[in-house]
Amino acid sequence: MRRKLAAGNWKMNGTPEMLAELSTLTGGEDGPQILICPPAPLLTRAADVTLGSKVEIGGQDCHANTSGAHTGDIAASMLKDAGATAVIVGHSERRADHAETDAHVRAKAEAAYAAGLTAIICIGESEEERLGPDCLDIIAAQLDGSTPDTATADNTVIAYEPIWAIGTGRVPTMAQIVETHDMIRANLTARFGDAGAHMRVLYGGSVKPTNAAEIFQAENVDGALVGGASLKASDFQPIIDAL
Ligand code: G2H
Repeated sequence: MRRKLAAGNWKMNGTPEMLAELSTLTGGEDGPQILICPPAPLLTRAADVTLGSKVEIGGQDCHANTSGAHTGDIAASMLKDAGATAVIVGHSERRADHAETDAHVRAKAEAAYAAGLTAIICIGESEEERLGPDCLDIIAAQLDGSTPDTATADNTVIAYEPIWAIGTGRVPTMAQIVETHDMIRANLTARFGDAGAHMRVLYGGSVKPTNAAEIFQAENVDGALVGGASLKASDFQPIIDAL
């Protein structure tokens, strides 16, 4: 049994005022895990606001090293100290804007493990790759290259996010979502055995209250990584409720 997860990625959005809504998010007694990843300067305030609530907080990125001369970067242990339980690594916006490779992402995930954080490892294809013949092989190679050998069902969540679906309002067909998530599950199980069978795999890319329930019907979709629709509780709560 894999616990469902609704993870919100605020990206470079958010104000202190917006944090007040976080404590209102709820998943019921045995409901899904709820995680919000605000920009780093808001983490400590977010931790205060969510104290005693169902909502956990996470970072959007971390450095692979524990400390040192890396201006502007954040160590995984610093996120942990700020109250985070998880960190997103390898989001396609980081891969594109900061030239992050699978090797960088794998190293960041290892740094997250060392700090006691869950790594949410993002993978996903471009539109050109989706239209080509090798799409699933490309995603499988990203999965393999970005996921450390020490990944377990507790320290790792995979987020499949087709780049062309991010912030565009476009989503893959259900057949494409099912096929891709089934492939990811098969690869995780082949590599990690029982741990791979229990590792959660999220879908991300234009998840909205209007499409969440259908996407969550897929057997190997264990939740969502949500961007735009996580910024307001009135959008995010219905997505949580659909899990
Ligand atoms: C994909 C997602 C959040 P959005 O990046 O990770 O963003 O839901 O806005 O497409």
